Order: sequence, then C-alpha cells, then structure tokens
Amino acid sequence: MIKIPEDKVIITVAQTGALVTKTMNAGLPEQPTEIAESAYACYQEGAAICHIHGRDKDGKTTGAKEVFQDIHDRIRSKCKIIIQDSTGGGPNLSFEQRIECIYAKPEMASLNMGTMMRVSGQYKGTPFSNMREDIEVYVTRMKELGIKPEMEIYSHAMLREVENLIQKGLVEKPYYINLVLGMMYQGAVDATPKYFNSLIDFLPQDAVVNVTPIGAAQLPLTTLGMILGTCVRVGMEDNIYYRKGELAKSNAQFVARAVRIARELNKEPATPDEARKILGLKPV
Ligand code: KMH
Ligand code: ZN
Repeated sequence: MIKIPEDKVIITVAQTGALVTKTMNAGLPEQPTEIAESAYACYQEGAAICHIHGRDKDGKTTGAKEVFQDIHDRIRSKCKIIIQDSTGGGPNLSFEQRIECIYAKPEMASLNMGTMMRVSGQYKGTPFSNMREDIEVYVTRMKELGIKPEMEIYSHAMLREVENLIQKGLVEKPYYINLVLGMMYQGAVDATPKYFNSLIDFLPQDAVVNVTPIGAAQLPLTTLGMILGTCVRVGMEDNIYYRKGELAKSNAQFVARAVRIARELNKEPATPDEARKILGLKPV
C-alpha cells in the first residue's frame, strides 16, 4: 500500500447510493439540485471526492447520461470537487445502463471487482453481476475516456481481479482500491479491524487505499483508516445514522466529523487538487 502524506487524508463522500430512500432519511439528496448543493456543502467541510449515484424524477436509480451530466454541471459550477460516478448503479439497471454515466465524463468511476449475491430485500437472490469479462469491458471504456477506476473490493477473492487488470495493463499506478467492509447485503467481509488489516496485507504495492465501512462501523473504521494512512469514505450511501438512534441530518455532517477526527490526529483533509496529485489525476 502506498502511504499518502502523513498529514493528509482524502475524504470521499458517498451521498446517495442505490438503496437508501427519503423515507429512510429525509436528508438524502436524490435530485441533481439536491446532490449538487449537498456536494458543495461537503466540499466546504473538506471532502475531496464525491461518489455519485443518479436518481430519476421518482427517486429510482438511473444510469442515464443526461442525469449525470446535469449533476456534474451543477457541481462543477460550484466547486472543483473530484467527481466519481458509480457504475454499480442499482439492482434495476442493465450492464449498459450502469456504464452510461461515464459518457458524462467524470474524473473517476467505480469498478466493482466481482459478482455478489444480494441476500435480502426486494432483489434477494438476484446476483450483482461483475464477471471478469464485464470488468474488463468497463475498465477499457474508462481507459479510453481517461477515467480513473475506483476498484471496489468486498472480499479477499476479489483481489484476483485486481491482479488480472494489472497483468493486462488495464489499470495505471497508483491503483486506487476501495475496501468495502461490512456490507452483508452483498457478501462483504465483516467490518472489523482484523479483516481491514488482513485485506491491506494482500494489496498490490502501488495501491492507494480507501476504506468504506458500512453502517455503525463507519465511524470507528474510518478513524482506524486515518490512523493506518488510508483514505476514507463517509456519507448516507453507506450509513444513515449519525449515532445510534439518531439519523444524520446531512452528508456534510459526516464530512465535518471526519475532518474533526482527522485534525485530532494531526491531519488535514486533502483538497481536491492535492487529492488529484496523490491519485495521479490531471489537474483541472
Ligand atoms: N454501496 C457501496 C458499498 C458502486 O456504487 O459502484 C458500494 C458501491 C458500489 O459504492
Ligand atoms: Zn455507490
């Protein structure tokens, strides 16, 4: 793992996701204006990257290019936060619908590194399909557009797919790897320090690592991530509670807390431009 400068932490905010609804947390930003306003508030608090999911007018997950373009334009008119689109999309989207967002030209896009089974809810028993061939198609299209993949790893076995992309020259250093911990819904390893450390042990050398702990693990394991020198992801996509029994008011509230913790650990949140340098993205 590449250690990012000790006095910095790159904070990603994942504001919306595919599974959370406004009935679960009324503060969830869904429409482009809401997503852009919230992204700006998160940027002001210290987020460097914004992970984006699109919703249609009814709040249903969409991969439509126009929706993502609208979100990008609105965010870019306010600030220079790094835009990272989700190609995981949601369970209702096809292979092509999931990747459509990248034609709205984000700087980064998520790349899910293996097939997972959805184990509960409406889509129980439906696989979240990310076969090796699919991953290669997605990453090739990203490469053509100069988009950096954010490789999402939910368990050790998925590291085989990272190795495959490295061997085929389909990803460039520094490899950006996001460890998703505790997403029981789709087969992630538990969100514990032991699993976190053990995944780090198996990573390729030139990897910048981010941690995305789900639910109540978001606070303790992002704190551990900062101590270990990883980047961290917070936000309502992964956790709707600010603390036990108290819903978060906004995504910015999570970012502000991450920044407070970082400062206690003598770190400053990396600005988007500092993050671009660390991740090897072109300056904007
Ligand atoms: N909900 C996250 C844990 C994606 O958008 O590509 C997984 C995710 C997938 O972020
Ligand atoms: Zn996502």
